[in-house]
Amino acid sequence: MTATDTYLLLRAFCDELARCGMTHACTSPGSRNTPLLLSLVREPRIRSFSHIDERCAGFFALGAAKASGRPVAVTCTSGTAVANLAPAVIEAFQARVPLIVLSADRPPELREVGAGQTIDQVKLFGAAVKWFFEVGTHAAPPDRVRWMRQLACRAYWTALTAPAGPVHLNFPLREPLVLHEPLPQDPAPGRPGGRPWVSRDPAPDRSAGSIQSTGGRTVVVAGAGAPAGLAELAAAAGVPLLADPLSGARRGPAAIAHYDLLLRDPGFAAAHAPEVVIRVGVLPTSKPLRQWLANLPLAEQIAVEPDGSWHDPDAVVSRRLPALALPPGPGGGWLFGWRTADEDAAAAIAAAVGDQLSEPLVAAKLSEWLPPGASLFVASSMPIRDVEEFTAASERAPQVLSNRGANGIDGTVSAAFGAAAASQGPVVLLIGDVALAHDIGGLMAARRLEVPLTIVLLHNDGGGIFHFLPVAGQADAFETHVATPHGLDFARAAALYGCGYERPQDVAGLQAALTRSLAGRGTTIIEVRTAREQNLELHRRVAEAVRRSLAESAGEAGGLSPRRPATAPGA
Ligand SMILES: Cc1ncc(C[n+]2csc(CCOP(=O)(O)OP(=O)(O)O)c2C)c(N)n1
Ligand SMILES: [Mg+2]
Repeated sequence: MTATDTYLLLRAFCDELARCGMTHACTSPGSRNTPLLLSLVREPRIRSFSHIDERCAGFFALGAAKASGRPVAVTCTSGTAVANLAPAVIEAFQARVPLIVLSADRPPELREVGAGQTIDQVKLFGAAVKWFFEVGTHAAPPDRVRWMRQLACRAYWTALTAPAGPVHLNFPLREPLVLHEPLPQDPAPGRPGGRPWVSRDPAPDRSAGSIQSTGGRTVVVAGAGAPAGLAELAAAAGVPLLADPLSGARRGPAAIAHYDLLLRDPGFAAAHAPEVVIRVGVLPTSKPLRQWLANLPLAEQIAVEPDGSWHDPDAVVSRRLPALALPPGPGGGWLFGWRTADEDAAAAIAAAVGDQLSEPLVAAKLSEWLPPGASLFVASSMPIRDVEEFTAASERAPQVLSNRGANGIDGTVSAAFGAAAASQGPVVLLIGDVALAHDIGGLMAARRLEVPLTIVLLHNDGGGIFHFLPVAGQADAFETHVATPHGLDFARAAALYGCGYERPQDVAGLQAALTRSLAGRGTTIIEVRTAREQNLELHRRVAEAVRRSLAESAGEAGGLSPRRPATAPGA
């Protein structure tokens, strides 16, 4: 294995990644990965983004793959550099995002003998990758170059084939790591016409499945991974559609946007118990929804999870279907009851939230304000919950992305930058202060990579979510060890990383700052200050307002039946 062999093989490898359709890759600096890095950077069809921190590189690649739906490669040097990719690899595995990790390693004779920067990288990510392969060291005769082409295609298609996920190829590389002579002609050129060595036919269309249901009181619950057209299908069937914003299906006349607040009301939850639940894609985050689904002993629960995942923590699903078709609903009354309650909830929420800047208001307004083609990347913790709770159903809703495979608050800034790098339209990140502090180094992408991003920061100086949990009562440790206030001045972080910074004082100011940032080409942090205790109180007031509005409706109508014929029944 000479340097010429290494570079011939890796040039063919990267050529095949590009032929399969790869457009984005991430690099991190190092010595051992020099051949991998140079081969990727010199492949003109793949845009390589340089990152100092491998953890950021991994999450950036994850975000780019999430936004584009295509595998993204990430390469790094040997040692702990590879271990820093673990959080992104785990998230990719659980959220089914295609990633291709290309780690550099010492060759076998330099392992376990005290050579520097050497750790055991074999199967480092354990069961969190779809495929691990130890590439080995090779000369580059034509048959071996052909094998390398096949290997690249196999990595690409393995990452992409449902369920999508990460693959890890470990490359032992020998010195010399740099080639000073020109690279000779390819001993085994690729197939004519730019075709990959191995192409893959599209997966068969499985949309022909059907459900022979009684057509009773059916609801559809949808999360990330729901097929396009679900909203239309639910509307045509007259079936209430409880879709979180990650599903892309919170729209149309069947959408019930505020199920999280409606189902907190025990009377509403009991009166609206369905006979059939069709669960499509990933289960939404909402706890009231999850608890309701877990306690419907008389309902048949059917899961439609085309990628073969199992989202059923309460073991209530009795049937699994590869594809979706909905039975007609039981006439207008069932959907109408849900719709009326949802409209009442929306009015109660609007009145209780008011027009002062608050976390719920920002979550609700962002989807409303973003231009067509924009994407909203939402951090874990309260941002994702508020977006689920308060976002109205809309035909103009932006694409919503989030790291919900493992629900981490790590890597969020980097993932949003990656999504921005691979998106046609602008990307807005909604994030809390602790999550921003966690991945503050991700801001480096603003200056080094010139990827534009608008960051809306909800700064309540700590983890506001923990005020909603029983641990909030443990006064001896709560503030310091759970809420973790830090007092960071993010204006200084913005200055350090070359980002714009704004701190609007009211809703109009926030909208104006957002508009300015979206019109520019840079990265701006738009900080909204809130207080954790007040945020808890506001959420409680909203839930109480919805509960009261439901009680009033029930009182007026004497039960379940619709109280006003405003919206046409049967819609
Ligand atoms: C990597 C990781 N570490 C810890 C947690 C636990 N955790 C969940 S939410 C949260 C606090 C987040 O605070 P912030 O981003 O400010 O959002 P807020 O709760 O204030 O809305 C923490 C530490 C996690 N989800 N992921
Ligand atoms: Mg916070």
